[in-house]
Amino acid sequence: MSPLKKSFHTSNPDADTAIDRTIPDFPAAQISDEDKYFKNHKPPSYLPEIEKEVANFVEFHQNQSGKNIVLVTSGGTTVPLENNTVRFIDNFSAGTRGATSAEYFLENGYAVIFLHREFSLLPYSRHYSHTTNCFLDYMTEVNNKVEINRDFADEMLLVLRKYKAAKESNSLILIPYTTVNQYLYTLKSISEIMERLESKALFYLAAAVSDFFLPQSKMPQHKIQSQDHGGKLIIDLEQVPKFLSRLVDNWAPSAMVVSFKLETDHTILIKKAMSALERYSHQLVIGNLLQTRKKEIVFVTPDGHEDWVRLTDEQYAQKEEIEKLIIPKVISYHQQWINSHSLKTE
Ligand code: 9Z3
Repeated sequence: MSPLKKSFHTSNPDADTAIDRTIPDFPAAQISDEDKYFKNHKPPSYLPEIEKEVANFVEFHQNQSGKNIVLVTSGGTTVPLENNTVRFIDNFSAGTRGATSAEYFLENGYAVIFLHREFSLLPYSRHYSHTTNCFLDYMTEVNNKVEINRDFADEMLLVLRKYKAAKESNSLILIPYTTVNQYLYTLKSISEIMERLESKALFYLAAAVSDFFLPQSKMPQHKIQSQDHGGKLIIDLEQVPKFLSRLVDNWAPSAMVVSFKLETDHTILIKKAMSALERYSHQLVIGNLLQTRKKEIVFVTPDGHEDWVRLTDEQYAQKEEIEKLIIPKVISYHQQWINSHSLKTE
C-alpha cells in the first residue's frame, strides 16, 4: 500500500463547474437543503477512485484485521470565489488536532481514514513538515554521506517506527480535499461505505468546515476583474447546509459520531455543544475554544454531562499532547456504543 501517493490533486480547479445555467438554483419540488445541495453541485471527478480505495480499505479491516475504523476529518475547507481559482476564503486550521488524533487512534489499535485538507498536517510527517526548521536542518553530513542530526535522531526513530507500522499493517489511508464541495461529497461517499461496519465505525469530525459558500451556479469562470466591480467587491455567500443530520440519519446511522464545536467566547461553548447534540442527535460533542484548544477541551453528552480534560501547565510546557488524553476517552465511549449495539442485535 502506498497511502502518500495520489494520482490527483484536489487543489486543481474543475474545468466544467463554472456557471452552469442548466442547473436550477431552486428546484420546484420541496426537498431538504442537503439534497438540494447535492442536486445543484457536481461531485469531484476523482470521487470514484476514492470510493474504490476506501471500499478496499474497509473490506480489508472487516475481513482480515478485525480493527475498528475511525474517519478523522482534519483541516480547513476552502470556499473558491472563481472557478479558475485565484481567490478563495479559508480558515485558520492547520490540521493539528486531526493529525495528532489520528496517531493516537493508530496507537490504540484503530484503522484510520484520514480525510484532510491537502497540504495540511499529516500523521507522523507533521513532526517535521511544518516546523520553523527547514527539513534539511534535521540532517548533517558525515564522511560524504547524509545522516540524521544526533539531536533529532532518537525521536525520529520512534516516529519512523510508528509510521512504518501503520503503513505495513495497512492501517492508514490518506484522502485529500481542498474545497468545501469536495469535502462534502467525499464525506458522504466515505460515510456510506463505512456503514458496512455498523457500530464498529467511528466518526471524529475535527475539520473546520466553512459555514458559508458560493454556489457553483453563481461562480464566475475566470478571475474577478476589479474594474467590473467599481473598485469594491461584495460577496453574497449562502449557508452550507447542516450535513451532520444526514450523516447521522441516513449515511451511517449505525456508526458513532463525534463532532467538534469551536467557539471563541467561553460563555456560549456548552450551550452551543448541547444545541448541536439536540439538533443532530449524535453521541458526543467535544467543545474547544480557539484560544485554549491545545490545553483544554470538554466532552459534552446528550444527557447534559460535561467532562473537562486539561493538561497541567507543566504537561503543556513539556509539550505533552492533549489528544493523548482525548483519544482513549473517545474509544471508551465507542466501546460502549458497540456493546449497546451488540446487545440490541442479540
Ligand atoms: C475543531 O473544533 C478543531 O478542534 C479545531 C482544530 C479546528 C479547532 P487545528 O487544526 O484546530 O488543530 O489548528 N473542529 C471543528 C470546527 C467546526 O467547524 N465545527 C463545526 C461548528 O463549530 C461543527 S461540525 O459549527
